[in-house]
Amino acid sequence: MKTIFSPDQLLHAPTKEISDGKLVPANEIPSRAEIVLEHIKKAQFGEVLAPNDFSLDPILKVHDADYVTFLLDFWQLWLAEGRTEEEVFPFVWPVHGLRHDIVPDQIDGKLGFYSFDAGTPMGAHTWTAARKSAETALTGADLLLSGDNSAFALCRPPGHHAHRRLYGGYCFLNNAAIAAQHLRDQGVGKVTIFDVDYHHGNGTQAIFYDRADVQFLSIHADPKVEFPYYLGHANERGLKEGAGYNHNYPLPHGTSWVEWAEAMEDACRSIEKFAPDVIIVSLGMDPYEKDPISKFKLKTDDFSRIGARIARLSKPTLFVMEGGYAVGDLGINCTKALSGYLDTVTIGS
Ligand code: OKP
Ligand code: ZN
Repeated sequence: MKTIFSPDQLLHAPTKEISDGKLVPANEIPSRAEIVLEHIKKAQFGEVLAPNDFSLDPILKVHDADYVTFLLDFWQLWLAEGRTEEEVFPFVWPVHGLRHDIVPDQIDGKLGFYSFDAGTPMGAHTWTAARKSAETALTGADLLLSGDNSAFALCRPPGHHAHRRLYGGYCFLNNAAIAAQHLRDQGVGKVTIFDVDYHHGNGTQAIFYDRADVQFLSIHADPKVEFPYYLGHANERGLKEGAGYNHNYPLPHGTSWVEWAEAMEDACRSIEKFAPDVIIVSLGMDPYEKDPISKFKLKTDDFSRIGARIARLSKPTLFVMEGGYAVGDLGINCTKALSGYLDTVTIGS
């Protein structure tokens, strides 16, 4: 299994974030990717490749042009307004009853217009890193198209919270969604996105909610008590053509392997029934018992079990990294998931 990664993904390097009403040290930091890369190299799963260059087209298939332009021009606009802070947070949003049809000219208005939380800092190099992260996922998709049976896109910053036209939850471009759409555009019939991150993949869900060609399943902490709070309930089943193709498994704080695995078994049965041509795994390591921002109880060996169960689905599989903030154990948990897959898979490599 090849891994894709670019050091440009480290350029987005926030030092602080707003969480639970406080300014705290940032959790989504470059060392996350560095430690995973180090463990991947040690494990010798296969080559580590740089992502290929892509035009903006595959990103624009998923994200609105005005949103992409905002991300791209953000730092220049920030400086042009004479602002000097290096880490930038939104603080006002067009929530219920306010207008969504006029994009403000001023930068603070734009920041709130295109975001859904105050916990996602932007800086001078955020766009560069986010674009490379998306190209890392796209390159992984291309590896599957050229015959590899699996690939690991070492994406960072993560993507699954990003909507077509919104950033948040440390995410700017929805890497998994961009890869899924690219696969569809290259002739792959049906794609499943299976999101095992501790947090609901609200962006991915929203992007494919009315579509039957991309199935979405997510096992996550119940949004009644956990970020992102306003999406991820069990009764969100999809709309129009997409009705029946969205599956949420909200679980309580304190969930450990047995209950988590039960949800996974149900999800895997739905995947088998859908019979996708390709599976994309939104691979978050934050269900881990020692994760500093999460409240599930998965152990290191449980990540092998996740990988092994995915292998038994016997489909070409792209792993796209999402969250996981117990940096000390992140490399081992991630390689456990991938080796669990590789030790079990029976088709190709
Ligand atoms: C991103 B990914 C709640 C703070 C929430 C945002 C979490 C984003 C997670 N105590 N902060 O899904 O791992
Ligand atoms: Zn997460």
